Amino acid sequence: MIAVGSVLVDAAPTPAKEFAVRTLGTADKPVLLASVAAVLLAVSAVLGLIAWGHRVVSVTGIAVLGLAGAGAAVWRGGIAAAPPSMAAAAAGATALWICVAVSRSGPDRDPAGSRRRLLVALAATGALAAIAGGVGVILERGRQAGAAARRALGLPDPASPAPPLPDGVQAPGASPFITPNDVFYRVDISLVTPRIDAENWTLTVDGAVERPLELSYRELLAMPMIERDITLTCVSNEVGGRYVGTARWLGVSFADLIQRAGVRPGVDQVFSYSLDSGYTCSTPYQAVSDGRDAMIAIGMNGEPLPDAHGFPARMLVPGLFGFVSATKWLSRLEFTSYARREAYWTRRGWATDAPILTQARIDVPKSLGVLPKEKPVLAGVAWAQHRGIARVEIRIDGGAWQQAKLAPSGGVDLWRQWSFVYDGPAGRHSAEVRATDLTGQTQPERRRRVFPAGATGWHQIQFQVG
Ligand SMILES: Nc1nc2c(c(=O)[nH]1)N[C@H]1C(S)=C(S)[C@@H](COP(=O)(O)O)O[C@H]1N2
Ligand SMILES: [Mo]
Repeated sequence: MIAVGSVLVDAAPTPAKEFAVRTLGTADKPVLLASVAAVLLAVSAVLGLIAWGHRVVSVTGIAVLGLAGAGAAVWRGGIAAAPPSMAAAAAGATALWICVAVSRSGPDRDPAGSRRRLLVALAATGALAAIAGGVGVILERGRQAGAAARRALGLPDPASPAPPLPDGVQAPGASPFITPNDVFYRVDISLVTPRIDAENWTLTVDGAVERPLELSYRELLAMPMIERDITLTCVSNEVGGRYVGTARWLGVSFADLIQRAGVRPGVDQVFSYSLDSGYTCSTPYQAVSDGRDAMIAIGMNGEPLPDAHGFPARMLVPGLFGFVSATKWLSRLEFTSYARREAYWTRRGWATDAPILTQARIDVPKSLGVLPKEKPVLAGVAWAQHRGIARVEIRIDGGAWQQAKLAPSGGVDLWRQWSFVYDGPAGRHSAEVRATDLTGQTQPERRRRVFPAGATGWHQIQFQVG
């Protein structure tokens, strides 16, 4: 079922995917899986009804379903992924065959007797399925315990610790300056969270390099570590959206890796490969070699990367949207050129080169929320990674722009918080926010959709005072 879902994700036209990510957010995956399950259930019910009279027809139907599932699985994960669908189809067909056989058998052809036997057969089938499910759960528990043991390896100390954050980076009421791992946004094409066994994992570094590398997890952990606070943003973030977060990342700097591998002249692209079902990503070589803190991260907020965020290793390049910089479940870095390789999202029409756009967001009050009459304060965040925030302005009810108070800056790769004391009459009002980066560019008013290079426009809310 997951394989079928994944093929649908791959095959879905870009606007449909964009719509799913936008309207359903992280719920897009459960919704897709539930839809596939519902269709399967409906088809199965029809097959079951047919089975009464035409066993061969319905068993053939189940076989076709199984083959379709297996086909989808093989398409995604290679021939080794086929057995679950085949086994499921075989089990389904056998169960159906037996149920019908049992209910038709017996000396009495009276309907009541045959119904009773059918119920018994159904119950037995259900019990078998429950046992199979239980075994699956136990196997999965064992696998997770193994993963926990590998995590116990812990994190190395940084050779270069994160510069201390100035006091007051947190504006009262705004989002937490450092986003906890369990609420950090998650965006990827994977329907099930990949759980990678670090013991058997390696990172290949090849392409136009003097010395190709194959690093084990332990070897990677043994390299000098940099620790940095970096704000990551998704290209699919709507104006005012939540697909942005800041974490303290620990990892190997690209500069180190580039030196160790000896990247040859002529390279203009880092093409990264993931263990996440054929996902690839293109990153400008310039951005990983111009001195910024681009890294292969293994730690997030003091923990090994959570599975959902790319364990055992992922990329991070400050200033670029995640889809061109932040490959999770990283398996290979190929130093190459744009002429030779085209990435997953590029093939689907998204921008090849995608710097993060300057944005500001109002966190307090929530849209349609209420501010107290005493000390009414608006607050929020603004980001323009690797350029830095120079100014945030607020305008109430479409009036004149006024400066918000900026919290101290933690650095240009980080978002910056702001607050603004509302000074006006009680009642219903609107507020708009806009930011200016340190290059002097103010974010444009014009609303643009997230496809293909990120949304533009000013975040606006309606609120009430008193
Ligand atoms: N393997 C893999 N890496 C991926 C993606 C993906 O689909 N697969 N999505 C990218 C996108 S679009 C973003 S915005 C970031 C999000 O990282 P997060 O889920 O840790 O917030 O991961 C990037 N890395
Ligand atoms: Mo993204």
